Amino acid sequence: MSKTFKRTTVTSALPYANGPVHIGHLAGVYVPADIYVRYLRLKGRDVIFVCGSDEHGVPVTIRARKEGITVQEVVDRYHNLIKKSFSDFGISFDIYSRTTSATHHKLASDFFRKLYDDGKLVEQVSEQFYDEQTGRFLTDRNIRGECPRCHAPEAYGDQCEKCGATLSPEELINPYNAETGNPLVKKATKHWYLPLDKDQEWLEKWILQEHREWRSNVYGQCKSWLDGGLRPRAVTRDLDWGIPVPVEGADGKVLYVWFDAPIGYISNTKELCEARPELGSWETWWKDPETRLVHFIGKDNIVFHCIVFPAMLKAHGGYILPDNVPSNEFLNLEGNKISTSKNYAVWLNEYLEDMPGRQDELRYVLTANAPETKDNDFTWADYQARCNNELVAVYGNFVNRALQLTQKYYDGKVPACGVLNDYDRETLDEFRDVKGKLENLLENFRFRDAQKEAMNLARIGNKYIADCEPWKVVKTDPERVKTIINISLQLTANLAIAFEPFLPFSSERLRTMLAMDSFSWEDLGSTCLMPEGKLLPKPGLLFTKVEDEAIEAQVKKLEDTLKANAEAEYRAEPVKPVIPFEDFEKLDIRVGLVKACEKIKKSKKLLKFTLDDGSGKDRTILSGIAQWYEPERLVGKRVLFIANLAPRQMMGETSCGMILSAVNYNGDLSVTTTLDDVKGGSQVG
Ligand code: B3M
Ligand code: ZN
Repeated sequence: MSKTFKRTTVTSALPYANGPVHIGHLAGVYVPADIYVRYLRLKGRDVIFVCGSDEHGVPVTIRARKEGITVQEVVDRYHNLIKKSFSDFGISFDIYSRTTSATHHKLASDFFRKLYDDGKLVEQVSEQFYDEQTGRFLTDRNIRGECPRCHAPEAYGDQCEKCGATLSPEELINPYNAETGNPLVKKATKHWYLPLDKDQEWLEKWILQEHREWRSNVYGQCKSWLDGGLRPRAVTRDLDWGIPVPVEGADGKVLYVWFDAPIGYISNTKELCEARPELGSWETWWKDPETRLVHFIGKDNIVFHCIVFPAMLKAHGGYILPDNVPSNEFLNLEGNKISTSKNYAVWLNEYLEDMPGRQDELRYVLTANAPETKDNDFTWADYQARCNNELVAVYGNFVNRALQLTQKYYDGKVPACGVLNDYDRETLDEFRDVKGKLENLLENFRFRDAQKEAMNLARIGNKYIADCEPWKVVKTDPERVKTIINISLQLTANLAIAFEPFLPFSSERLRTMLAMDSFSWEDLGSTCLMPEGKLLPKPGLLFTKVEDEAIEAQVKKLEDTLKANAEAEYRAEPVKPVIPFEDFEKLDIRVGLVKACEKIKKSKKLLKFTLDDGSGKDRTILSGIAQWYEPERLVGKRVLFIANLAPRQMMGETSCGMILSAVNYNGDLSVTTTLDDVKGGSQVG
C-alpha cells in the first residue's frame, strides 16, 4: 500500500438470509474482517465496519414456498438469527442492517435509475425458460433436467453435481421446474444489461497493473475472467421478490440480487451515519478519495466485488473503488464440504449452545487454520488440541502463573522492578520486536501469521517464567523475584493488547484481571503498563480445558448428519424405468434351502452355496457376500435366488443363478429370506 488514507470503510459480504451462519462464514469473512477493524480501532484510526443481511434473491422464495410461510417471515427469522450469532461472537459491526430496509430500496432503485437515465444500461429481449402452469420465469438454479454430458437425470441449469460440468439451462435435456416438476417452454422477456464488455480495458489496467498486491487467489480469478473477455450481464430478473425495476413497463421485474446487494453496503453506511452524526456524511465514506474501501468476502464472490460492482460504481460516477478485496478460500469440515442445504456444518448458534462461553476458542482455531491461501479443513481434534495445547497450556498458563504468584508473594500488588539482567533484557527486546511484525502482517491481511506472532508473545512469557523459576528463587533471592514478576506482569498486559483483535472476550477478561484502564495499540511493547503498587483483583482462569466428551459429541453429531444424508440420498435414487408384466414373468425366482456354504480360496468376496432347489439335484451358486457373513451362519437358512439366469464361470467354478440380497444405504448386503418355512424350490412371484 503506497497511498496513505484518512479513513477506512470496511465491508464484509452480506450473508443470505436463507439459513443460519456457520463456521465457514466466520472463518472466511467475518473473523478476518473483525480482526482488521479491531486493530484499526485500537490504533485510533477512523474506520467503519458495515454489514447486513442479503434478503433478496431466489433461495429465500424457495424456502418460503417449501415451508408454507411468507418470504418476509423467512428473512425476518434468519436476519435475526444471523445478527445475534455475529454479536455473540463479538463481530463488531458498526451497523448490521438489511437489504429490505426502506433506505436500501430507495438507494438501490435510485442507483439503477441513474444508470438507466445516463444510458449506461442496454435493453434487450431474450428467450427465457418459463413455467406456464405457475406463470413464472425460472433462474438457472431453479431449472433441472438431464445432463448432456453424463446423463444424470437431475442436473441443475448452471451445473451438474454428478460430473461437475458447468452448464447453461439451454443444454439440459428435457428441462423442468426444479420445484414443481413442470416442463418448461421458452418465452420472450425484456431485461437490462450492464455492458461489461465496454469496461474491459480500464478494468484490466486497474486490476492487473495497479493492484498486483491483491491476494494471488483474487488476482488470479480476476485475470482469468478478464482473459476470457467480459460480456454484458443482466441486472434485472423476472421475479416477484426484490426491488422493483424503476422503469415504466417493467412490471413483475426486480433488480437482480447481485445488483442490489453490494449497494447494500452504501445504504447501510447511510443508515449508520444518520444514526451517528459524529461520523459525518455517508458520502465521505464512499466518495472521498482519501477513504480506503476494503471488501472482505469469500472466494465465490470475487468477480462480483472486483469486476461487476466496481463497474457499477464507475458507471454511476462519484464513487471510490475498492483498494483491496481480501478473499479467503473455503473451509471444509472433517474432510467434507460444508453444506447449508445438507445441514452439514457447525452452526454458530448451536456451537454456543454446546460450548457456552467459548467464542474465543472458535475464533482462535478458525484464524489459526484460516483458509487464506488454500482450502483448509476444520476438525474437532485440531480444535481440541489448539485449545488445550495453545490457549490453555501456553497463553492461559503464563497469565495464570504471573497472576497467581503476584497474589501469593505480594498480596496482589504489582512488585517493583529491580535491576535487569541480560536474560531480562533479551526477553524484553524480543518482545518489543513483535509490535512491528504484527502490524506488518495485519496491514497485509495475513491474520493467520499475525495471530501466530501474538501467541509467540505468550510463548516468550511462558518460557521466561519457566526459565527464571521464581518459585525456587524466592527462597534464596526474594528481591530478584520481584523483578521477575514485574516483568511477567508487563508481558501479560501486552498480551491483553496484542490479542484484543483476535480474542476480544478473553482480552476483556484479562484486562479486568489486570485492572487496566488505558488500552491502546501504541502501548504494545511497553514495559511500564503495570505500575508498581497497583492492586490486582483475585484472578480467574483465562481458558479452561476442552474435554474429550465434548469433542466426541460434536464428531458424532456430524457423523449422524452424514449418515442421515447418505441414507436419504440412497433412497431418493430414481426407480428404474417401468417394464411390462411379461418382462417380470421371464424371471424365475425360487426359494433355496442352504445345504452347505463355504468360503472360496483366493477370493475375499465370494461364498459358495450348495442349495436344495427342489429338483433333487444340488445347485451351486456363488455370491459376493463373504464380507458380511460367516458361511456357517447361512447353513440351514432359506434364501431367494434367480433360477433361470445363464450359468457363469467364476474362480474356476460354475455359478448357476443368483442369490438375492438387499443393499443397505451404506453398501452393506443382507440376504433375503422368507418369513415362514417354505420348501426348497418354491416359486416366488
Ligand atoms: N449474499 C453471497 C454470499 O453470502 C451474497 C454476498 C453478497 S455481498 C454484496 O456468499
Ligand atoms: Zn453430468
